[in-house]
Amino acid sequence: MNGMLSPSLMCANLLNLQSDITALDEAGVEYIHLDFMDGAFVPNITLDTTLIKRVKSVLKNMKRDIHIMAFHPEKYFDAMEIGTGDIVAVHLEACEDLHSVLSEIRGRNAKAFIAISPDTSAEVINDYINEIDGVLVMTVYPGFAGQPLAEGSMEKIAKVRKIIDNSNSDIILEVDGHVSWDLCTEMKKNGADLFVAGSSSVFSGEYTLEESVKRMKKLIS
Ligand code: S6P
Ligand code: MG
Repeated sequence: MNGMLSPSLMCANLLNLQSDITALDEAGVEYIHLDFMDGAFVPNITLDTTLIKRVKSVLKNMKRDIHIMAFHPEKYFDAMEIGTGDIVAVHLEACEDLHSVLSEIRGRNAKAFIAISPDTSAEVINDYINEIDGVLVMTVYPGFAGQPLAEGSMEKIAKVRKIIDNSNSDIILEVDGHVSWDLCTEMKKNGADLFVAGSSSVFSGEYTLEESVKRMKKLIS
């Protein structure tokens, strides 16, 4: 299966978001990655709930891929208008009752993803395998763009792939963090399906967004 793309909006031209979103949509990208941070689970703040809600109204074919780096992620679902077709990734490390958060996401007809930080082992997903539509493997420490790949990331992707394959389900494996021109093909070989593209690829500024998408799609095909 060809890899799918999810460019990260926090790396786009923040002074002209709509033009970047439209360019990506027209270039045939599947998802737009929307990072939400609370300044507590991670030491940063990026896109807010209003912006994440408003993005919905300008999408043609792309779907939202919302990555919530916050304690009590469910507090923000109404404000973001989580609904049909959205991917919603919540951090295992941030949830007191992850089972109920995942069930709330599915209750809204959205796709429930577990996000795991670099220091969290792949095996933790076993406890949730029947309650999820995807796993988001963080390949940098959550909070900032432009970081180097976290140690052990390739092995972690391969481990998660194995767990998914053994479960005989169609759970999606998403990778987020330093998904660079150089490393995306190896990530694909290790089993990634959905690629968050940021400052180390699609938004590196070397090519137009249209060219970048074409180039990236080829590398993950
Ligand atoms: C980081 C965030 C990511 C970044 C992405 C940026 O907390 O979850 O989605 O936007 O990692 O890409 P890059 O290529 O700069 O690492
Ligand atoms: Mg992210």
